[in-house]
Amino acid sequence: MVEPFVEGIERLEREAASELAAAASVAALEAWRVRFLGKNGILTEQLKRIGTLGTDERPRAGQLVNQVKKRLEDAQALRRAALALAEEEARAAAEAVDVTLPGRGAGVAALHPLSVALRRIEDIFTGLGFLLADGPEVEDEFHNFEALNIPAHHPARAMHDTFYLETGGLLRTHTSTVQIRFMEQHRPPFQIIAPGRVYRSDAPDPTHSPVFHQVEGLVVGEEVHMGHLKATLTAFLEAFFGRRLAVRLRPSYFPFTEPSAEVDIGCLLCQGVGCRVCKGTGYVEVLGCGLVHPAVLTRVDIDPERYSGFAFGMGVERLLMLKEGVADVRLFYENDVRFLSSIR
Ligand code: 2NM
Repeated sequence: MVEPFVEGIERLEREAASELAAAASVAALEAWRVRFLGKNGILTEQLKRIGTLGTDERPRAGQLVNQVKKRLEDAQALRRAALALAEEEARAAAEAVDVTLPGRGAGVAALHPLSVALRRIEDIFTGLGFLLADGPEVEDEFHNFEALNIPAHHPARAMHDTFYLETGGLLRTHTSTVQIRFMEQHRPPFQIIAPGRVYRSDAPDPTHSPVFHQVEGLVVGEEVHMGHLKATLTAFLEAFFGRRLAVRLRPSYFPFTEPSAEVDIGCLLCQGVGCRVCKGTGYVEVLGCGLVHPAVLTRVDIDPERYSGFAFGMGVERLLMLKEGVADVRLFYENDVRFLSSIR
């Protein structure tokens, strides 16, 4: 009676061993364990069958089943460790990073050259005691023209220079608008600069962009004169270009200043000898300036008999082009990183 039972158990062990060898994953192994060694597994079934054997046969049968169970459990533990190791190795191989490959590059971010130049200009003027002022880019005719003594039919007001908005406003053509607003709110003495974007309806070319940046300055006090103007601009220009410069004021005309002047500096390329940059003159124009017109002071209720002031305006792109030898203003707006990162 016990012999068929023993044979059955031995067959079962061979079958379990060969299926164990075929289990190719931890998951398959688990299925195998449930099937053969689980609470409702085949071996447990066989243990239960021992009760149907003769009393004297039971110890031997029980011992056999327990030995088989122990061997299968041991084999299973070995197989589980081997499979777990193989799976871990496969996972590690799939995730492997070749640390010997060259890197992709960090792509370090940087400020736009115009932002850097604006900050430098602001730093130089705040170092000279100027305060920063700002105001809206969408303006009205009063702050952009009338208050600056630019009359209704002045060519600067023409459609081809100014972007007029359907709402009746306009895009400021200079940051003098900010200075008018500042003078409406403050009494002299003061010294301010107004950096910012301005707009002019120009066709883009190497020296024109419909949007560009200006820094305008304004100093108002008692007995402010052209000497203060020239000394301030010389200090600024030498700081900005980082060298001693020949600075020359040449008479000019603006509606909002009297007298008015263009400021020239000795050519950076040829130091005054004459070259293509200065067109043989030895000088290049860098900005405009003058003493604030009495009519402008009167418009903002500052007494021109008691106060005088100087003002100046510069194009940031133009200054940076001169400093860095950039031939085309449009490069600042094309965002070609090769150009942008070539400018200090
Ligand atoms: C320039 C040239 C000369 C200027 C005048 C004023 C104000 F508001 F005070 F009247 N602000 N900026 C001025 C004077 C601007 O730019 C070429």
